[in-house]
Amino acid sequence: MMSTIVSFPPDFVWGVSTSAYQIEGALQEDGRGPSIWDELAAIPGRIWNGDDAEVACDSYHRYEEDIALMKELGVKAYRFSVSWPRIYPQGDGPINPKGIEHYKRFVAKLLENGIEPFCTLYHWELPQALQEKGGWESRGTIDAFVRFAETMFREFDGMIKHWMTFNEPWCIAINGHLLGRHAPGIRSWPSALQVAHHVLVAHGLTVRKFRELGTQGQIGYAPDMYWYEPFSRKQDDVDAAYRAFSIYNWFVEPVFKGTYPDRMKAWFQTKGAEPDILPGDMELIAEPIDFLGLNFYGGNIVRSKPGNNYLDLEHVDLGYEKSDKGWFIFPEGLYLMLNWITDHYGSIPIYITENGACFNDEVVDGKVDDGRRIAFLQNHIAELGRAIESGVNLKGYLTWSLMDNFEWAFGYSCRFGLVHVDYRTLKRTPKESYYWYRKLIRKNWLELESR
Ligand code: GBH
Repeated sequence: MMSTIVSFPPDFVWGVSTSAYQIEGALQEDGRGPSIWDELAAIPGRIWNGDDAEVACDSYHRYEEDIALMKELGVKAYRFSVSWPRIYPQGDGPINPKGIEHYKRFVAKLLENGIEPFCTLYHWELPQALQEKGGWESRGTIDAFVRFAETMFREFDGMIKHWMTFNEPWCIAINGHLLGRHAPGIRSWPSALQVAHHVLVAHGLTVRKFRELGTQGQIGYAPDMYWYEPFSRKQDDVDAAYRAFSIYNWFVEPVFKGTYPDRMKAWFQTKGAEPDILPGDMELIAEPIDFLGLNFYGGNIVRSKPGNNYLDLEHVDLGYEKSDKGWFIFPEGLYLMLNWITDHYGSIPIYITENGACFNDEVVDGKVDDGRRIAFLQNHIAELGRAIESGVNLKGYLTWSLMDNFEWAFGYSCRFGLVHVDYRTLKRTPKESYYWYRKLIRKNWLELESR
């Protein structure tokens, strides 16, 4: 038996991630306005089991307990999001001071406990009032978003030093406006592409605003990316893998290069979709960022299948291990992706801002034995070691998620947390993976056993 040690730089940032809507609950409290997700959850059949986020993990009230759990875990950073409709209940109307006060108390508590706040401005909570004016299809939403961002920069300057504009623009555009699985539940190619473009413009304008204001700290965003391999070397399969990869990269290439990939543009045209792009938009989108937040969940082997899904392809199941949601677990994809980003866009500082898996964890005699999550974490973290050795400018790893939470259209049916949440009693129970991660953070190195 041999063992390998993977060690991490002393300033490597270990952390955990969540988002407001998934954990806070208290949707009617302190003047919060409705969001597009409240609207979607009210439509029967849109969320698994009729679940909603009214209570979720009740973190709006229990954040001190959550922070204590993080402190005990030893994380240096916590990635959370701010609920836009708590700050601007109508999106572009008057500000709600109670919303600001809530996040001030919360961020102060994090800082008091030595935990660095990583704040996402948009983790999918569009105020419903803005949706009624066209949502992300309308440029008015861009202006409203930048105003919200400016308020946050001014109010939290010096407290929050790591900002992300958008979480997963792919999900916003494709899940929300093409597949209709996420709010606002639209199904249209032209809508999806227009939204994609507007979200990116809003990102660029926000970065510009951040610089203009001279806000302290760093700004980036958090796209999700997946690694795809063609099933065979047949040209059709290679093209299918290209499409699968490029649809995510549609949200990355313009940020770094100021252009959309030509081959994808042509393919979108075959779907009748071409976004309106105003002069100056592409320069805005390419406004330089300080770091990339990468959300990585896996990848797939794909082959061409015209008409099968929105990409005219199918996933091939070669029997590899999957999480309980059926997603293919592919740790090496993380290494490949980090190198791919570095090769194409240079040595940008990268944080893994999400990486995790859902398993059907249960509490048995006060314990949650989630060995499969430990294996998932260990295998992915081992790939980080290879990436660092390859020269990737990797700064940190923030796992998804601190605790089980409201998994969007899947409701409470998937558990991603290091901490188990009993949704009846709201009791938090650290899982075995929590103790494993705590040990890793303390040591700052990982020992891999191999035969
Ligand atoms: C993230 O979304 C979200 O940011 C976060 O809020 C959420 O809780 C978390 O991940 C867990 O889902 O069919 O094998 O091709 C990730 C969304 C999940 C969308 C994987 C695409 C494709 C899997 N992505 N999915 S597969």
